[in-house]
Amino acid sequence: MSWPGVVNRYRDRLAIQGEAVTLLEGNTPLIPLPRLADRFLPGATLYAKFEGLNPTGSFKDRGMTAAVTQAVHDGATALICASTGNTAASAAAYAARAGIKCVVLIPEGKVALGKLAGAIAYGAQVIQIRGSFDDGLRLVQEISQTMPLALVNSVNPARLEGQKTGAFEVVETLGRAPDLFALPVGNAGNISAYGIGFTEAFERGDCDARPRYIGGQAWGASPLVLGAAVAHPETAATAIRIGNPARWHQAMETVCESGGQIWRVADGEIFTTYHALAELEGVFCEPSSAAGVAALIKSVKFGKLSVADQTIVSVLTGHGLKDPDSAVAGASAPLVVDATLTDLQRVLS
Ligand code: AN7
Repeated sequence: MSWPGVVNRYRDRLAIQGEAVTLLEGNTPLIPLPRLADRFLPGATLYAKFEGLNPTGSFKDRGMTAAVTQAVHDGATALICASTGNTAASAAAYAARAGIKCVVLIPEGKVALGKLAGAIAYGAQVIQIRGSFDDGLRLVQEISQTMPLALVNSVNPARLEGQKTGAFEVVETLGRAPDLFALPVGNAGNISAYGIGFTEAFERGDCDARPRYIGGQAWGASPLVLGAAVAHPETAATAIRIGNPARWHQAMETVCESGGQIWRVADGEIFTTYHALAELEGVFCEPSSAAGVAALIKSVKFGKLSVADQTIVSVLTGHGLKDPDSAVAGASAPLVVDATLTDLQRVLS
């Protein structure tokens, strides 16, 4: 039987009603990362849950299929969200799939090209705001109270219902829960959703333990580490350029109960890890996605975490092609030669 998408696959475990609005998202691979582990996390068995392979190129599709399914069931004819880019692209795609409208608010000039391209291609009304994601989230929460626009940010509980299926898949693939589970943290919806998912899998008896959560926040956008909202978040990892996460308390509860920790990682550490994933393993994620692995590497380096004999899963939340500018930034332009054998031999020797 072919894969039916996460709402149909896990219907009996999701509080979602309605005929699925789906692009057959989910069922993403758990890719072993032995070279990266050897180099940076010795003794660990490391896997990437590569969520960049979802239909619109990020993990958001899991939550969006659920939120849009429920919204359409409830009679919605238009969606709205604020976004650093991936939520916008995903909402736009699922709105197109459902045949309804979509409005997305994005911070002006701070959204990676591939995400903007998606939102435009899927036909959303894209509005840039002179402000941050946090300003946008406040605005869409307010306007959705007064206009017939269904809010599909992760303040909507249906989003977490969909995203928790990632944990179900990890447990099914490994046959157990990982010891450590690492991921980037922005608005903190995903870590909260995985917290729910692993707990539900544990309560069903699908795994006999739950993981410790290791989160990564960008240095200039690390409210959960600082314990205070950041008024002007800044990072080149624009997906997680968020200063006041909506799921703040739920995320901290998930991490603290598990004995895990959230780390702030500098942009340099995020980008080093991003390049290492691509060059050592052939896995090209977007910069923000590398923040979870960067947090693992940092905690080992500082002697705060022992990873020997640990099974680790890190979610790589988005595809590298979402952000082509980051991929080529700093690299010199490829060499140009005359189209002759002599010239080619000269540069290869
Ligand atoms: C690639 O798209 O918030 O902690 O508006 O795109 O659940 O917010 C994106 C977040 C990690 C953080 N990695 O997840 C948005 C948005 C990538 C992301 C996160 C995002 P949350």
